[in-house]
Amino acid sequence: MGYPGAMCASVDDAKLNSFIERVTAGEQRAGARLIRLIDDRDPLAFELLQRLYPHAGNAQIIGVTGNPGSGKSTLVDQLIGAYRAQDKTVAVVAVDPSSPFSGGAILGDRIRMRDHATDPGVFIRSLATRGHLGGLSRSTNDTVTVLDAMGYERVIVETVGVGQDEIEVVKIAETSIVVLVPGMGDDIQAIKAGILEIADVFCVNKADRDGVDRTIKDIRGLQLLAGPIAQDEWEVPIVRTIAPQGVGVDRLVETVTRHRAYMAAPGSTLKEARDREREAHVLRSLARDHLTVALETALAATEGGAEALLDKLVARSTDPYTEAARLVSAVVEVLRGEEKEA
Ligand SMILES: Nc1nc2c(ncn2[C@@H]2O[C@H](COP(=O)(O)OP(=O)(O)O)[C@@H](O)[C@H]2O)c(=O)[nH]1
Ligand SMILES: [Mg+2]
Repeated sequence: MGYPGAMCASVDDAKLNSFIERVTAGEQRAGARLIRLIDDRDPLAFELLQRLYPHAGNAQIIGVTGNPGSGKSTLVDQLIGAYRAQDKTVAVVAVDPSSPFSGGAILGDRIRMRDHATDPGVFIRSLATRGHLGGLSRSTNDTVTVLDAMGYERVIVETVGVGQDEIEVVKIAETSIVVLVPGMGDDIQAIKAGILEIADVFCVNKADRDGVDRTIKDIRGLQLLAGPIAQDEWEVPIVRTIAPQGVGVDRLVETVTRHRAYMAAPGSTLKEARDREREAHVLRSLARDHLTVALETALAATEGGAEALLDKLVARSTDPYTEAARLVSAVVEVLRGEEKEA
């Protein structure tokens, strides 16, 4: 079985293993190569990830999500600096083609990013994947697995926005920082329940602007609406920052650390619960991708082609109930065929 829809590659076992050794030794060139394979949906990536998986699971994964322009990249830049000051190694995956990391837009932060670029304890990757099946979330999961297996102690995932895709992306994070900025006014109402749900820490960035208190009040209001919190429940903290100046960054880091400690406190099952949730999410999305590809293959292979089938349905010379059942049987055949091939 390869990446869904991909042909199976047959590569020397020893070669694959020695490549894996290089990745787990933290060799940046090997890691970068694997991430490229993932981004290209190369079937080899699938086989490599299968072998790499047991080596991952040690990194602290931190999600940073928020509207474009809210200052996520600037904050991530600061987080890198803060973690490096603690002697922690840091990897960043920016799921944002316009991010300064990807060499898209040229921002002032770029200068500092270059400092990190020469630091062997920092590894920054961007993901360009667009329009692939399950693209964003899937490639991000896979890339995080690589960075984790490479041995980075902190893996930061920066998303482009706050849509459904982004929420999916940060589901793999142990701690999710949601970045907001003052002056959103009634827009805060537009913050979807999904965002409230994924936030472990709120960061009100651009605290040098007017309306910070108002924004914090609005967030508190939303939290209250979401219901009272139990005595030992995590009360999602709100940290104010001015990212370009690094104001509040220490508190942000401290809060993330506190969240990790809270999750993993002795006797607490929260960390385990979140780990299980993440695995369930990854498992389902992988299986779903696979099924979707098989479904499209089966549909394309229907007698006379998919268009002819649609013609018949429109003419009501057949019905979708019968055809859907037939299609599912065809999907099973497609999957059996793949099994034999492997
Ligand atoms: N005034 C002010 N500007 C900021 C702050 N944080 C970021 N910016 C600026 O906002 C713009 C967008 O920042 P960026 O980090 O690229 O946002 P992203 O799209 O969320 O990654 C840049 O010009 C930053 O310099 C802040 O705290 N205050
Ligand atoms: Mg950005």
